[in-house]
Amino acid sequence: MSSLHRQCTFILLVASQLVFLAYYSFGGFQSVVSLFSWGTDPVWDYSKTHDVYTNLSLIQRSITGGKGLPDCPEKSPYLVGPLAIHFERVPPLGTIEERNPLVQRGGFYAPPNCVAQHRTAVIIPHRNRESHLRHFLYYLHPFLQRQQLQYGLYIIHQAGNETFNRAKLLNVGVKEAMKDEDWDCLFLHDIDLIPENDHNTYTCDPNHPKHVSIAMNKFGYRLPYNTYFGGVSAMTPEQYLQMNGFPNEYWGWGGEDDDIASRLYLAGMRISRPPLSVGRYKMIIHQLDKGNEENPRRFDLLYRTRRTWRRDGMNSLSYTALSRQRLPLFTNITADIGPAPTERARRAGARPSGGVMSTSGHLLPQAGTQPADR
Ligand code: UD2
Ligand code: MN
Repeated sequence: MSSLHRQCTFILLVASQLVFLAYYSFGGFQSVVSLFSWGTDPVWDYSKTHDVYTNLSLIQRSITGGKGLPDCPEKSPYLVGPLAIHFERVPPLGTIEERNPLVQRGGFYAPPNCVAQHRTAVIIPHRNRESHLRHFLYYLHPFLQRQQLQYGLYIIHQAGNETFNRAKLLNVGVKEAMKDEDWDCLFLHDIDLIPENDHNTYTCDPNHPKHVSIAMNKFGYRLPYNTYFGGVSAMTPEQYLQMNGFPNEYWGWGGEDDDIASRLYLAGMRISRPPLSVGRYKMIIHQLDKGNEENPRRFDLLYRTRRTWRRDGMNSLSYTALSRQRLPLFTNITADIGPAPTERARRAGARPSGGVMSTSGHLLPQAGTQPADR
């Protein structure tokens, strides 16, 4: 063998050993893949977290006011990345108010030193989750302010104790929020999910509905299945209407998220997603709520989505807004969305008391409460 050959073989041997060493020291195949896909899926170190109120005083001090504010930049200079999130202590509402002095009554905010480029309404279905609500407000307000958005928080409270209906409450929320403001993005948000990285901007993808909570502690920070659409999603009002909103007929737990995923495909759209390392969320551990038992009809309903989505949704939505309260940290809308069909059938036998039946079979409130708004 010539000396040149020997040198080449030696270099090759050393190089392959180095590659092998690098492969293992970076953590095997997964990490090597992530090195190549770095451009689309940035690697964040979640062991180094920041307080969710970081930079907020900077924003508060930067108030310029008046006319002639510049546009907010494409990327907010206040973002910090991974956030420290803990649920051991439930923060009091007074403390949350004090820490968010720029939030207006009703839970509205606009940056004080620039003109926001995005207007986002966050819509949250709710009943009987008061401690989750407080965690949510504590974390979401500073998170959104750091993103330099104009935003509003809407809690859509289901009146009464009958079976819960998440998707219908979200339809109610969209309808009510659009009365306030020309929002350009709707965030449909579980109350128990807290975003872990403020680079997960609460803005919409103009081309497709976005599924945002793609990596949750609950599922080991992986997408549980390809068409999964539960938790947090975002769409423009146009995208929402193109799929006729969400289904109204899923009473109780489950199925409605898969229905929503189906109808967006049926309406000719696809699911858009943020990078896996950014769409991270912590879910507050909880049991299944009373009044939100598993929906035994969900598979049957899902089977029929293809035939029903055009007639069941925003165009068939019927409810009564019982109250609209502009509270210091959010707008609360309490809605009577009617009873589930099983409840409806049970009631059909008995004479309703304390109200009258609406055309859709809902129990309307007696005189003295807010008029029906439909
Ligand atoms: C999953 C999905 C959720 C939805 C649900 C099935 C995740 C992270 N989320 O949530 O989006 O598809 O399955 O219906 O996978 N709620 C109340 N009070 C109640 C019941 C529900 O406020 O009594 C609200 C609240 O905003 C809650 C949401 O409805 O976060 C979803 O209910 P869940 O948290 O009990 O269901 P979960 O965690 O299995
Ligand atoms: Mn949950």
